[in-house]
Amino acid sequence: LLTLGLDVGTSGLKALVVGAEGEVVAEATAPYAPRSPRPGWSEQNPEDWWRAVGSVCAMLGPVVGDVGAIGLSGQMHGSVFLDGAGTHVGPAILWNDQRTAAECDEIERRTDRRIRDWTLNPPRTAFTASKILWLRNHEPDAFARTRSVLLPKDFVRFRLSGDEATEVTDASGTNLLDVRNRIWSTETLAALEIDPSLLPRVVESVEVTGCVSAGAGAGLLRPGTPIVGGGADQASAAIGNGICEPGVLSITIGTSGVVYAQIDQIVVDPTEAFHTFCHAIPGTWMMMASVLSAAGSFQWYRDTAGAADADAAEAAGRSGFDVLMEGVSATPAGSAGLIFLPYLTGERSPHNDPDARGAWIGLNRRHDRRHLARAVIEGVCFALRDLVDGLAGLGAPVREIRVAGGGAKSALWLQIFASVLGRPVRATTTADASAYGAAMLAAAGASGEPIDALARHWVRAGPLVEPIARDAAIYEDVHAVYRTLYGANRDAMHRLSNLDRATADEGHGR
Ligand code: XUL
Repeated sequence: LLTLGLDVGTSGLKALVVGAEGEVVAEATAPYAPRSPRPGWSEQNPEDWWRAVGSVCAMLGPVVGDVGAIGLSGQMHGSVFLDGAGTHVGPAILWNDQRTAAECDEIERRTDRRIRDWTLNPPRTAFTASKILWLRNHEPDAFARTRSVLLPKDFVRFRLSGDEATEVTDASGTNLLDVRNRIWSTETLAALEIDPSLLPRVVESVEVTGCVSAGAGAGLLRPGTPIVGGGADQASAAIGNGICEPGVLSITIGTSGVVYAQIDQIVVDPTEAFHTFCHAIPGTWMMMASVLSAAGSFQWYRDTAGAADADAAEAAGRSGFDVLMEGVSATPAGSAGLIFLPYLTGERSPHNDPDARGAWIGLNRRHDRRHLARAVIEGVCFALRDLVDGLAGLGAPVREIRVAGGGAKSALWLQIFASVLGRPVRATTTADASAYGAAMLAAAGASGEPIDALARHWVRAGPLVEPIARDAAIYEDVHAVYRTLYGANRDAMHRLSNLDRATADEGHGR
């Protein structure tokens, strides 16, 4: 049986065709980008995703016609608002959009803070519920035309099969799911006055939701091919990393960075840094915390300060990323006294602050672009370390750390990460763990084989990357400084982001 995993990411759509032994038979990626029309906003046109599905199917070629089951994975929390004809009424508001702080307050008020009892999670600007309220508050006409609200991967499902469905892992990130019982929370919907008919039905990740309809799938996917629920990209990445038991952590370094642990009994983080969501294995849950700009920070660096170097490398036929990483490798651990704060799109965990802002701190005349680049990578690793420490502080066992995402494709990044954590890490065989996990969920759904058995069969962990003792000692000290910088600069960050908004508002009025 060949299975197809499709991951509707933030920077592109990734497709993997996987064979019965877990081998990747074909892969394709179609890039696209989020738009930020105003400070703190992040949007995408759902048609970009659908066009990308057509592109990857075409790139994969005839093998797509042999696919026997499809699994979907995607960026979490984003809201696709559809009218009665299935057309979106405006752009999708994405997970890293920060416009909904007032709606989060509204949710606290309307639920009298009991949303924590009902959904196990507090409101967050990321989560879908605040986005629904934002549309109702700010674009009442568009809201009045809205007949369904779908998550990004479920919009692709809708286009492929005509079914309006989601599954428990992605539904957890809406802030509307009763995570304990794995059904929509009637209390929450009532308190927020959200009509339950706006929401799709919810299944488990391995359940089949429907089949490819005739005419969908760019004429390449076979009509009638079953589509399983799949999972949120983080849940799918955890499956792709073989996370089927507590104690083995999955960390993704994608646009965002996520620390993810399976739990067999519900735990709620009193500090609210970790979310408690359903895991893709029925009867299990997960704790997850997210930094908003991980590889996204390095992508920003590549496109701005590093653009001249990267563009020159690419013009000469080399990878811009590789050339930037060569500069990183030529600079010392600790970036000669330079620290980067990766709060380019505000921060979720642990600060939960939409108005947090990034910085390089410690600049001196000896620094050049290579130090700037290294500090970016180290800053992202420090942010992730705060989350790993937080999880350990909740008493969660941490026996092994598996890393996926763009950052895991770089041996140097993995090495720096191991040294920052002061413990070994390993990548799994596919860095595209979300698409791979989605293919695994499809295989499990189609064959009935339990996920953990499939994971033992399919998932191959790469070699252990050990910390370098000398670097780890330096990072201990630098991280101690890093930890003080958010609090010390919070006020300045807020004033600057207010100024930025005010200036942008003026520009908007002109
Ligand atoms: C998780 C989150 C992000 C997106 C990125 O809560 O917001 O990791 O899933 O794709």
